Amino acid sequence: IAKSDRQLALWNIGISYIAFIIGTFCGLLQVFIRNDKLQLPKFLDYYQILTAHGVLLALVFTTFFIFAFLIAGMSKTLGSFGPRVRFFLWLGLWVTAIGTTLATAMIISGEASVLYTFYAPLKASGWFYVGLALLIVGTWFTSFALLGHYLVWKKQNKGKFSPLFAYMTVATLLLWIIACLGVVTTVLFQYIPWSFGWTETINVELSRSLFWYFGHPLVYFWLLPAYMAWYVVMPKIIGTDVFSDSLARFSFVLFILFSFPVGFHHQLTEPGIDSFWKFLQVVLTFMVVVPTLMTAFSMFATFETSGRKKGATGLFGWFKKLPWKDVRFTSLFIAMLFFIPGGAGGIVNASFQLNELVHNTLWVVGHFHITVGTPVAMTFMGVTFWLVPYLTGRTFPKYLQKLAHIQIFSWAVGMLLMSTAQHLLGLLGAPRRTAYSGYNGHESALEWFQGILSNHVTMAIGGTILFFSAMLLVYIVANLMFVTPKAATEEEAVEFPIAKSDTSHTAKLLENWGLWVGIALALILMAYAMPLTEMIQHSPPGSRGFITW
Ligand code: HAS
Repeated sequence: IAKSDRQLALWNIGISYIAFIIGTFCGLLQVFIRNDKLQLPKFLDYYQILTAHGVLLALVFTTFFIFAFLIAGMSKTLGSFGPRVRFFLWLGLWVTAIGTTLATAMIISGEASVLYTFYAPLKASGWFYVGLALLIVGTWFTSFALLGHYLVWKKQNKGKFSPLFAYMTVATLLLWIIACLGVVTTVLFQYIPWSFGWTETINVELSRSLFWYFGHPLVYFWLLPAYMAWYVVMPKIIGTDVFSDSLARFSFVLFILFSFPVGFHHQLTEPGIDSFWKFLQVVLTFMVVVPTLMTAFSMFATFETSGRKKGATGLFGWFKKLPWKDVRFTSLFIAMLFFIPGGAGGIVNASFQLNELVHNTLWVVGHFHITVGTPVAMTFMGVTFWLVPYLTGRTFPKYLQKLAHIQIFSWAVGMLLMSTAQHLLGLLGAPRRTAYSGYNGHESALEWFQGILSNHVTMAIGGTILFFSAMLLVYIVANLMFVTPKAATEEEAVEFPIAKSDTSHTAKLLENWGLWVGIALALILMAYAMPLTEMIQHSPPGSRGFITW
C-alpha cells in the first residue's frame, strides 16, 4: 500500500501501544492491591488506577489498533486513499488523540476516577467528558472517511461485490457509528451540563441506559475486527480460501441487526426498568449468539478444508496439518479457544436469573478478560506480528518469532490463571471494583477465599505473568517498528495475508446496507422507545433527562 497510507496506520498502532504500556502497568498494580500486597502512595487512589487501566486498554488500545487495521486493509483491498480521504483520516487521528490525552490527563490528576464505564451517579470533571466527546468525534472523522473511500470504489465498480475485508469494515463502521449515538447523546446532553454545573441533577437511569445502548455493541466493535482476521487472514495463513463468502457476510449483517437491542442485559438488577423490556432484550441477546456460532462452524470448516488439501485423513487428521510453528496462526488459534469459555460465560451473564448470582462480582471481570482480553487482544497481537513489519517494510527475524511464541503462550497462561481465579472468586461472592481487603481500616476479607484457584494470590501470579508478557510484546513491536533490517528481497518481505473469497454464490441483498440499517433501527425502536420514554416521564422531580432539561 502507498507510503502515506502506511504512515497513517503506523501512527495509530504507535498510539495504541503507548496506551497498552500504561494500561498493563496499571493492571499489574491492580492485582497486588487486591492481594493486599501493595499500598498506593497517598496521591494515588485505587479507583484512579482502575479507571486508567480500563480506559487505556479497553477503550484506547482497542480503538487505535482497530482503526490501524481497518485503514491498512481498506487501502490494501480498495486501493490508495485520495487526498480528501487521507486528510480526514489524519484529522480523525489527531482529534481522537487530543480527546484521549485530555481524558487521560483528567484521570491521572484524580479528577475522573469514574471507571471505564463512567456512568452516573459517579461524576468526573467536565473536561473528562469533553475529552471523551472529542475521542468519539475523531473516530467519526476516520469512520466517514473510510466509508467515503468505499463509496468511491463502489461508484467505480458498479455491480461488483466489494472485497470481503472492505465489506466487513463497512459493517464494523456502521455498527460503531450507530452505537455511538447513545453515548454521544448522554455525554453531550446529560454529563457535560451536569458536570460543569449548568444543571443540578441528572436522570441516572436514562444515562445508564443510553450508556449500555452503546456499551454492548462496543464489545462487538472490538470483536468484529478480530473476526475479520479469523475470516479473511486465517485461511490465507493456513493455505486455503474463505470457506463461504456469503456465510461470512451474513454473520456480519446479523451483528448489525442484533448488537443494539440488548443493552439491558447489563442492567438486569436495576429497578428502573420494567421486567418485560429486560426479558425482551434477554431474548434478543440470545439471537446475537447465532453469528458467533456461525463463525465457529466456518472456522472449523476452514481448518478441515486446509488439512484435507494437505492430505489429512480421518475425523481429526487435519488438526496435525495446521501450521503450529507459525506464530501468526498459533496466536489466532489460541485466541479462538479462549472464546469458547468466554462466550459460555456470556450466556451465563445473559440468563436473567443467573445474572443475579454473578452481577457485580469478580466473575464479570473474569468474563471480559477472556473475551476482550484474550480472543480480541491476542488476535490483535497475532495481527501485529505481520502488520507492523508489513507497514515498515522490515523483516520478522526467527529469534523474534520465537519470542513472539513465548509472548503469546505466557499471555495465555497468565490469562488462564487470572481469569479462572476471577470466575471462581466471583462465584464465591468476591465483589468487583472494590478495594475491600483491609480497606478503610476494615478487617481483610481475604480469608474467605483460600482455594487453590479461588485465591487472590493466583490472580496476582496470573497478573504478573501477563505484565511480563505485555512487556515482551512491546519489545517485539519496538523492534519491528524501528530495529529489524529492511526487507531486501520479495521473499524477505512480510505479506498482508488476504484469502480469496468466492462471491459467485453470494446474494446481492447482502450488500444492501440501507435494508440492514433500516431493520436494525426498527429493532432498536422496538426495544428502546417505550422504556426510554417511561424513564423520561417518570424521572423524579428535579432530575433532568436530556429532554426535560
Ligand atoms: Fe460480555 C459483560 C453477555 C460476549 C465483553 N462483556 C461484559 C463486560 C465486557 C464484556 C467488557 O448478558 C463487562 C461490562 C462491565 O464492565 O460492566 N457477552 C455476553 C454475551 C456474549 C458476550 C451473551 N462480552 C462478549 C464479548 C466481549 C464481551 C465478545 C468482548 C469482546 N457480557 C454479557 C452480559 C454482561 C457482560 C450479560 C453483563 C454482566 C453483568 O451482570 O454485569 C456473546 O456474544 C457470547 C457468544 C459466544 C458464545 C460462545 C460459543 C463459542 C463457541 C466458540 C467460538 C469460537 C470461535 C472460533 C468463533 C455463545 C462455540 C472457533 C475456533 C476454534 C478453534 C474454537
